[in-house]
Amino acid sequence: MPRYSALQLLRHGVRRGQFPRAWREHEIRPRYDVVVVGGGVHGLATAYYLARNHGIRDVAVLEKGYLGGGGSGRNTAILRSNYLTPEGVRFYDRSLELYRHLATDLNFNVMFSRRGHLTLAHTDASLRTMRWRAEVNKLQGVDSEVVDAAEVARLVPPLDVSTTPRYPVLGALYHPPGGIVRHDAVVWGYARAADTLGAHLHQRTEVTGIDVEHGRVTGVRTNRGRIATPVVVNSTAGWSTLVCDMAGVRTPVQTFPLQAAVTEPVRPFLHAVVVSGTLHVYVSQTDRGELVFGGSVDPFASYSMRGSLEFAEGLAAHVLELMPALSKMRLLRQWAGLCDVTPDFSPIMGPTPVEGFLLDVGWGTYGFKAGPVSGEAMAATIATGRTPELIAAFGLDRFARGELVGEKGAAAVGH
Ligand code: PYC
Repeated sequence: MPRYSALQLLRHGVRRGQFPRAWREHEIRPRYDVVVVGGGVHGLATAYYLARNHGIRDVAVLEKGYLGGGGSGRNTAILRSNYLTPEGVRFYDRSLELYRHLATDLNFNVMFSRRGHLTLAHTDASLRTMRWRAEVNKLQGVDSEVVDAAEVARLVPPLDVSTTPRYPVLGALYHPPGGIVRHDAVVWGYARAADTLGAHLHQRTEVTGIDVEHGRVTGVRTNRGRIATPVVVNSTAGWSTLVCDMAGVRTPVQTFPLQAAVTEPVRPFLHAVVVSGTLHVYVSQTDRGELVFGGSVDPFASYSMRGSLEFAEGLAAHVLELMPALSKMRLLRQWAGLCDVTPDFSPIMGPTPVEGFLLDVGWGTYGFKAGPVSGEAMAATIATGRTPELIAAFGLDRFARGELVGEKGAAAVGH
């Protein structure tokens, strides 16, 4: 693949040539060293780091739809590492670190934008949780502090911080390193880089079965034929339990839709990411000027990816409580993605009782921001046969041991 550069762009402009496709189509081989199920940011990052960090290139990524068509293309692209548990903070902070350098690493502009991230506190109880998070963050070397309402008003002028609203703003957890990124570009950048390093990316390739013999994986069956392999990684979201079922592995995961919406573009006025857990709203402004909003997960387990009027109405009411000046903004579209929620709101990563069948699932509403570090950690697990320290707390066996990693307190999203 040619490197993208200003010179390349100029050459193409002068020659009026077509840019080569960002990744290639391949015939499916009958065997791969590693098969990754799921062509979102997690699966593609795993393929990329397998090749780049460990020289493992005989890798297939199988995607039943199109690359990035699941959670990776449906999230609100917020990045942060201000979690509640030390394990969570360390893990998401490594992801943020990888995101910071991703454009250079992948030679692809992923439009990472450090904005500052504010989680508003409207009650004494949430202020207490913010203080707790700030202390855990600082102990892990992550920049977070609790600020008062006056500072919130300075950082985000359009917010109503008066005492008039139903839930006045008392303060916020301020996390300066937080920000946003262009989610499609992250998927395309990883796909292009993984393809360049030798991985095969197979779209419209649905896994219909996983073959297990004598307790170990031997292959996957797909709508395009069987593939023999000793290693299968489940990097799916929404369908993770169904893929686990194929290997006979049970996980304590429930799937909930999470809706989001985007407005028409307006001039830049919102320079931070703002979250209100109490009002079930989070919002940021893209580089194009659109406001991207999300709310709480739908209150029932489902595989639906449709938007609802009920969500749009609730969202509008809550947004106007926070920023009354937005009353004339128009929503352009809304959608939903699927969140696989675990009992402790932490992911499930690493080996399973079936040898060669690995998990990178259970991301709830935190999946996109964890893409790079998950790929890096899963690649290391496969290449070395050992679970890296950074993900040791997220093993499937923690549920049997009762050693949960309670991360619900760091959710931006109401549940
Ligand atoms: O955890 O920051 C978050 C988040 C925002 C939207 C979904 N999750």
